Amino acid sequence: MNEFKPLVFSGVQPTGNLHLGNYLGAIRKFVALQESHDCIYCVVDMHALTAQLVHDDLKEQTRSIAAAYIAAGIDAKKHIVFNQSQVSGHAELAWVFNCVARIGWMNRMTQFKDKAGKDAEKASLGLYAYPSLMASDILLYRATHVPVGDDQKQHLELTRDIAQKFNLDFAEKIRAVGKGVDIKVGDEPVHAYFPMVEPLIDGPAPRVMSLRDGTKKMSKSDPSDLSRINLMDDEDSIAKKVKKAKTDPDGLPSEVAGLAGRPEADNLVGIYAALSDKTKADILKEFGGQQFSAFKPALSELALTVLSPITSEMRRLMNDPGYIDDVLRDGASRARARADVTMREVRDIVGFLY
Ligand code: AQP
Repeated sequence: MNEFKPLVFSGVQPTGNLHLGNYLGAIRKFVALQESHDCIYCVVDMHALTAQLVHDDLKEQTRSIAAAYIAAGIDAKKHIVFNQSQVSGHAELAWVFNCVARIGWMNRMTQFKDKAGKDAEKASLGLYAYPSLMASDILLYRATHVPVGDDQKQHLELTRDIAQKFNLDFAEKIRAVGKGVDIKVGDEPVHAYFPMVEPLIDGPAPRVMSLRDGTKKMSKSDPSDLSRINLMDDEDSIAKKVKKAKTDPDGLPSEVAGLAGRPEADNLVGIYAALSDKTKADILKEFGGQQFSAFKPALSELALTVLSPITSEMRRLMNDPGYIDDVLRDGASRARARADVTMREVRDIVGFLY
């Protein structure tokens, strides 16, 4: 039960070339949701400092994510597209959430362990606190639905934990400001200021895997460019990467159950299904019994058909940085107006004098 006004929020970090995982796990869903929901899509540039402090081209990268949003079909007039650092409420609320979140919760975050590697002592405090800033990104707008890839599931659970603890610890104060909503968390009635966000992770490719290793996530930071299809790849690169994608010696099964224990086959079928808005079962009905030598050319052709209009529109937009900056500035001013309302209420709830 959730009686908050439905609102979608999500973001992408400007930390390198967008790939098919970002597109299928996030941006394609963003586009679909704007038909049914009020949506806020953010380029989370403050997160980009967490793993690497100094960037040569952060502004350019920020523009390229915004260009990808618009090129993929997000309507920046009807909805909100902006970059995080233009709205100071993200950092402000994150500080309150740093004081709500418990060290034990943060210590369980697997993405920190993966990204910090063996030498976690040398990782930045920002990388450790990243999920708390992410909770603030979402809850600053009291958003209810968050489309993300499967890798972000744990961070969204943490967002719910933070919201829940804030709602319970400040229950009296929330009543006093008169801005809470009566919801149920499980069977418990709670007078909540922040909603329990719903992750939107469904679809046939919630976690797109590396083309070189079906057990590893497709990622911007993988040193092998052959591991991913980038949104800006040309026809030859896409064809080469799909052709070289790791597979096993068997052909494609006719049933989804036949993909079990075959991560690379499962990944390629999932990608095909997600790109064509079908299910894996539909794809196996069509290609079951065929060899990868027949399936791979069909997959690269489909990827090219879907991605090439986005790529060419991204290139066109990137040649007009002034336009992108205007879109982000306009989005930021509309986001700020909403964020300011939340921050005023949060200040009242917490007891900050202003
Ligand atoms: N492989 C993936 N499959 C499905 N969804 C994915 N996402 C990322 N990789 C996959 C989703 O894309 C959105 C934006 O992610 P991000 O760039 O902000 O951060 P990330 O998850 O850290 O992405 P990368 O590519 O893995 O970057 P690096 O290598 O820098 O860590 C999120 O919704 C994410 O779930």
